[in-house]
Amino acid sequence: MGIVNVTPDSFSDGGEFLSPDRAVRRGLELAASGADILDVGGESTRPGASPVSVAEELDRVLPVIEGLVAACDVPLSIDTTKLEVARAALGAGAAIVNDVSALRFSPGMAELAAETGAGLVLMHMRGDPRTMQLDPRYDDLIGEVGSHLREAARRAEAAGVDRASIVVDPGIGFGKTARDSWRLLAGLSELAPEYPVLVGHSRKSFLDPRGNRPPSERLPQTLAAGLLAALNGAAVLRVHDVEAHGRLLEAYRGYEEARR
Ligand code: PMM
Repeated sequence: MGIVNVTPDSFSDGGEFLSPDRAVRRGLELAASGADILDVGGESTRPGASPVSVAEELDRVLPVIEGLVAACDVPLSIDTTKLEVARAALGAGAAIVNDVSALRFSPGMAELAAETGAGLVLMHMRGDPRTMQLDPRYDDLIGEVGSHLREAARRAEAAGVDRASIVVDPGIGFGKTARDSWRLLAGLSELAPEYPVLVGHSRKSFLDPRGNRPPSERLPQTLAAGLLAALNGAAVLRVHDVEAHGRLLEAYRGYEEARR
């Protein structure tokens, strides 16, 4: 899954692709590099980020979704917690809703996914982006994140979403210390074994806890975490550097085939 952030303030690439033309070009580059899904987002979820209005978010993402639908066949996901934005994006041709609140912020999201047959990504986050990094603590990290995700998935299924359309995500960096993020990578296969897992590790600060490098210079650590996620059973890697992860996964498949 290649990341197309149409935001002024994402931690990793904020402001780089705010104009629709640049964002569409970025998406097409990621598609040409081998992305199987493009994830378009118009609201930063970085720690401390302020919310964006529905109108502003729609202004950012809709032209990009329309442009990508017209120019490539790669399935699109909409990274939003807002029902109105998800509905408009699906109407414009997106196929997946990536809800980082796992149905908590907008009632009706699961029903929308059920009605439209959209895929649904359910991510674990503690609180909201303004509060999530304030002293995160868990008694049983894997157990708590896993049961939160299974509960959200059960609610989606009860609303009519096909089990095969659901993907869960531990929410790396969303209310997690660096150590928590590594432990979640190590415990991926125990989180919610009945669902495929998506991992969003790319360029995040747990990879560089002393903040020695800007996010765009964290590729080696990002690839190491991507390999660990793959080894531990991740089905989808949400990344900025699609080409590099494609090569990583090719090498990993060689290893995995020989090992089997
Ligand atoms: N991370 C970010 C945004 N959206 N969605 C999912 N499902 N999982 C994530 O880990 C995730 C996400 C923040 O990272 P970015 O600013 O690089 O997009």
